[in-house]
Amino acid sequence: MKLERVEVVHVAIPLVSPFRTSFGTMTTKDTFLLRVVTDTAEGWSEFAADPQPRYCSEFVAGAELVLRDFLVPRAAALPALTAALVGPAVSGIKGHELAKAALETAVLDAELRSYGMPLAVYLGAVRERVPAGVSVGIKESVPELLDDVERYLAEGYVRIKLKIEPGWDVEPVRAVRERFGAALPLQVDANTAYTLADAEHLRRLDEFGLLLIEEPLDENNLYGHARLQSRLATPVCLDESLHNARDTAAAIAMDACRVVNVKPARVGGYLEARRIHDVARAHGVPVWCGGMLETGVGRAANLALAALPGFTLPGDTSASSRYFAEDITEPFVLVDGHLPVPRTPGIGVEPLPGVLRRFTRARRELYR
Ligand code: OSB
Ligand code: MG
Repeated sequence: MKLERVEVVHVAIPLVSPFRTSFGTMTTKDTFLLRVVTDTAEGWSEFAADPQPRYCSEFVAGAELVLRDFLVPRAAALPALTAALVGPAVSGIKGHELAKAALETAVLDAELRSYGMPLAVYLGAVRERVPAGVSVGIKESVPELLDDVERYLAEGYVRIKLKIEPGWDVEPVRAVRERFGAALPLQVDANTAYTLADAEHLRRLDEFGLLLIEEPLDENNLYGHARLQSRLATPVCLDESLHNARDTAAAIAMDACRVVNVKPARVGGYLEARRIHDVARAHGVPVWCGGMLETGVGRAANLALAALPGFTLPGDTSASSRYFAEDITEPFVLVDGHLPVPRTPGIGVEPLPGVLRRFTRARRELYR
């Protein structure tokens, strides 16, 4: 393929309810979609981070500049562009995995559309639907949390993840266990809110039989997570700290994690995400697909990845209605606790033109 045109479409979509984590509160999904046009097809992707660098170092305005000035020109210079060549072409630019993932994914969507191949088939999916978990934010009170969890379980979600931070950890976990029982698949996510000095406190979570504790310590602190894991029965799962397959191999070898959250955006795209899946699977380490409150554009591709054989735990791939009253694609609907894996070529969805127009804040051409 040859790149002909690249465009960013900035969108702001209200969330159905505020989502609070240890790093902040989100009330709208505010990001951009990337649209690439090649000589054979068109492709879409979604930038996964937020306007402020609070989950990770990347942010919306910065990513647009990085794409415009450093990433897109390198892809545009390739005479025979394929998704597999994007990573090598941009490897001289340090970091910026989420921006790189947006570019690679849009190119991959276009490429697979020109072959008529669904992303799930390309990645090696073995499932037609995937079980859906849900990530539940920090609430004002325990009763409010229990109401939310009850509603999600009634909708059919098969696994609950509670966001935690110092002051909101043992008590909400205990309350959810007492109310919904020991059989409920339950896990927690601290988004880097603790230090090793909290190890004894975090050990109190061991009695609740959690599936995992996600990213308790700071980003990239593999040594600290290994020290912590040696003191916890609860499996440590890494999110923020894993940026590629090599990090993942190192973390597994040093017992810094016993479960892996794979977020394609965080690791530079679906090709590296698949390599992470392969490394973890070869070590018998379970993986699951994380989320970034994506619109249908990002969600569709995540569902394809979550259908790979090593994804043995339910992901944060929830239905569109968990996030938005109106999604910018046809909504993903929960059926019997599962979401369908898209079966049409590429990522399998496109923004609905009328809805996209209503949520669009700005459109800019990055390359022509
Ligand atoms: O740490 O997994 C995380 C959302 C935004 C940023 C980081 C995280 C999350 C979630 C929600 O936990 C996942 C989702 O439902 O998309
Ligand atoms: Mg996380």
